[in-house]
Amino acid sequence: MAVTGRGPYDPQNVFSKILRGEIPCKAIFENEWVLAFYDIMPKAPVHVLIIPKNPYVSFMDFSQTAPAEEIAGVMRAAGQIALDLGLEENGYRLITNAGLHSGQEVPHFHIHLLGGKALPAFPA
Ligand code: IU
Repeated sequence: MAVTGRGPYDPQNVFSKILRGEIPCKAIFENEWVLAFYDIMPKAPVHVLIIPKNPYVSFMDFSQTAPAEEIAGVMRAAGQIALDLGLEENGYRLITNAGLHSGQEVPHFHIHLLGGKALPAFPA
């Protein structure tokens, strides 16, 4: 079920469990700000999820309440991961679904990193 975007953080959401090590993931990057791991239902040859270690429900929550240093840390990590995966030359796409109309399903802010092929035209 899609989430509404703000509201109280649910510590039982699946990404929170991954951060606590209660559920395994295929991690590819970790630093003080983020954990990044492969999506279990990849929509492209490369499909990585980048999540902050701190509890934010959605992009709205993250962008409006996280300290500037943390926002920079998360965005810098996203770029570093794209570089590490060799995606710079052919390009890639970053997406974050926020709230009900976006279809966001997991109520812990995450950035999708998609690449590895020519992606379809951006959806309406
Ligand atoms: P969304 O933006 O909230 O719709 O994206 C959630 C993503 O999390 C989606 O692409 C799922 O395939 C992915 N995912 C996952 O990688 N591991 C899980 O245990 C679950 C969802 I639940």
